[in-house]
Amino acid sequence: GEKERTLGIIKPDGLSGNYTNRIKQVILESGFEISKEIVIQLDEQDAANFYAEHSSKIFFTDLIRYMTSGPVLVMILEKEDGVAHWRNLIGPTDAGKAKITHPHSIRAMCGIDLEKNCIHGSDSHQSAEREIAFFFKEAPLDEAVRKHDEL
Ligand code: YYY
Ligand code: MG
Repeated sequence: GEKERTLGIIKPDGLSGNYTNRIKQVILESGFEISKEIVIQLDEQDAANFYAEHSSKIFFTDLIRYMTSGPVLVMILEKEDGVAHWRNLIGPTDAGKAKITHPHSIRAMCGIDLEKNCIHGSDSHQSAEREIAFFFKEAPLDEAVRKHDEL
């Protein structure tokens, strides 16, 4: 079948806690291809834009502080039905609960609690494409065509 792209982010404590190799091993063993990756330090504006849907939540300020507390590793992951498979693999949002209910999930492996859950996964196909464009700033199709025509 056709592959579907999704976005994964190893959050600051996952990266600083040296979980990257173990996480990548799980990703590859689960049949995903890591097609692009970058390490970046988000500033407050970046993190607020990325999590704009949560801007009115009480946890927003803490979330932005956490996501800007160190560099993150952003990956484009590809697999058939990739969005759903990746959400399954990372486990529930609350890493503390994941340790009990989903002990083999990535959040159970490297997360701590509801806030510090060490990894991100896009929640839908549409979110995945938006989030990939956010980090990898792909030229819109018409711009790509225009550039091609100028050559
Ligand atoms: O998609 P997912 O990351 O599983 O959860 P979201 O509901 O989108 O929340 C984004 C992010 O915010 C979550 O990974 C941790 C944090 N958070 C929090 O600190 N407290 C909450 N009650 C809910 C979410
Ligand atoms: Mg979410």
